[in-house]
Amino acid sequence: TRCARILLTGAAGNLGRVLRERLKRYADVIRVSDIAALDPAREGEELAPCDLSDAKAVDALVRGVDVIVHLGGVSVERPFEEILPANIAGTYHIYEAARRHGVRRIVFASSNHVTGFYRQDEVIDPLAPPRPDGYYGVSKAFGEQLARFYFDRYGVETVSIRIGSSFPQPKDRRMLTTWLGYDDLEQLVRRAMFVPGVGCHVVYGVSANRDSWWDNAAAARRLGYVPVESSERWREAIEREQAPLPEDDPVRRYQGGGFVTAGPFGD
Ligand code: NAI
Ligand code: 15L
Repeated sequence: TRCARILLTGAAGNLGRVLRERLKRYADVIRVSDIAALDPAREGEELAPCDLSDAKAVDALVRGVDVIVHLGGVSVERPFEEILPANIAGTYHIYEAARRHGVRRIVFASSNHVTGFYRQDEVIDPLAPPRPDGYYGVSKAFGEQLARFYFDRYGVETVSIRIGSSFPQPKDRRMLTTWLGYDDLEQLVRRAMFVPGVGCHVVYGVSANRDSWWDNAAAARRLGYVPVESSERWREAIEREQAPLPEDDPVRRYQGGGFVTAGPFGD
């Protein structure tokens, strides 16, 4: 399946650079945007530098696209004053522009930190109430609710992908459970763009790892998402090189890991 034009925000970031390459084949043109410097445009690409906190600029950015893959924003826990313009106002600007210009679907890079304060001995599904582990997680919960509102009110469809840990390989014991490989990321984004009639949908973005804190079965099935990667081949090295944290350490207790102890800022 293909479409005419995809907008990719956050295209200069880690996942943006991965998806910039991989999403090309699904569109005639991919419009790549970031506030940070972008590599020069190649065939089939349009460069569109933009600050997501600028409503007018975002309106122009969105004009003429079929699908938005929205990765742009602050991607770690930071003071609220930094999260607000990029993630909260920025995502609102994307939805407003999408409504105005009749964009049919948004794929929203949400995060496992929407539910980071569930414990690692709990298994939750995407319908469990949010328990954000910081301002960053709160901003992603906001994005998911904005998606809900724009679907109910205006029919703009969204798949929110609560990405676990998407890196070339898992970096620590926690990521053995939360890891999302890049092939699985691409599969999930492709399905999120093209599976018909999804409405407003939330799914965890995670590979077929040995252990999981997320009952993703129904949400994945709805998209036809079948992960094919696994963190297992890194387990031996990680467990040998990294001692387990004490059981009562919050970083080990909660699904959000290190994010649950970030801050407070500015005291
Ligand atoms: P990243 O930090 O490498 O990329 C985010 C990009 O957004 C950066 O290039 C940055 O310049 C851009 N950006 C920040 N503020 C902006 C603004 N005001 N206007 C325009 N662009 C702005 O993060 P990464 O790892 O590539 O993640 C991509 C998305 O996926 C983010 O939304 C992140 O929250 C989400 N995510 C990523 C996970 C991962 O494991 N990599 C896990 C969960 C969620
Ligand atoms: C995220 O939401 C972050 O964007 C990413 O940098 C990772 O830290 C990831 O979550 C994680 O939970 O490992």
